[in-house]
Amino acid sequence: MSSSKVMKMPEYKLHYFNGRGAAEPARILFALADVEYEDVRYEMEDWPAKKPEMPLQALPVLEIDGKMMTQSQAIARYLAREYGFNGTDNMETFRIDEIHEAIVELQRELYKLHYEKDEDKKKEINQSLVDTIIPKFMNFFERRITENHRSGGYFVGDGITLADVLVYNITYNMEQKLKLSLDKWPKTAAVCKKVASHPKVSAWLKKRPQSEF
Ligand SMILES: N[C@@H](CCC(=O)N[C@@H](CS)C(=O)NCC(=O)O)C(=O)O
Repeated sequence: MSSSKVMKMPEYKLHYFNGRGAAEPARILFALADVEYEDVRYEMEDWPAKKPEMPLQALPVLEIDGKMMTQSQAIARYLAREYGFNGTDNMETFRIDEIHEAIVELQRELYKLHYEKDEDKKKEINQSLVDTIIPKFMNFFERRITENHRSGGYFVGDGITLADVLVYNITYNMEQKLKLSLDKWPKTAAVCKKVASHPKVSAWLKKRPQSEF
């Protein structure tokens, strides 16, 4: 029996501040999937008035046909599942989740530097990031790409998944903020280059607003 039901593309609005921040993986996934959405950006001075309207009084929020959905990692996973960037079997999804959780851990360490006000403590945190924490995660990323024997040099399978997007995104931020060089991690550098040069992503990167964070 054929169904006459026509699937309508959801109406998406991504609410966030005027920065890449915790919303950028979702924006890159929208670009990769070539899916339209409204990129709603709040200026800090307008935020106090908007804050009470958000389910957890925080951003990002992905509005899907009027439903206000929160949590940046859940949003990224939802879009990755919806548009085919979350692996093709349980093991592939496990591998993507493993990278995802590692990124959440690394991001938590980077926030420590961002939020520290004391200059001496900031220097200490920076040193430990550069000497120990960042290499630990970057070595892990490099190893995981090496272990994937499928062609293409991606984290999982033979194409871009959420894992590649997240590593590209955090690496870009570390290059910008910490002047991180990727020389020691050529496979990770190559993944980042592939994500950035994907035609849909590169079009987004060219047009996205320049922002501090
Ligand atoms: N676990 C949440 C954290 C959300 C969050 O703390 N968002 C920050 C911006 S990245 C925010 O809305 N800050 C403004 C505020 O709390 O008033 C997520 O990942 O989405």
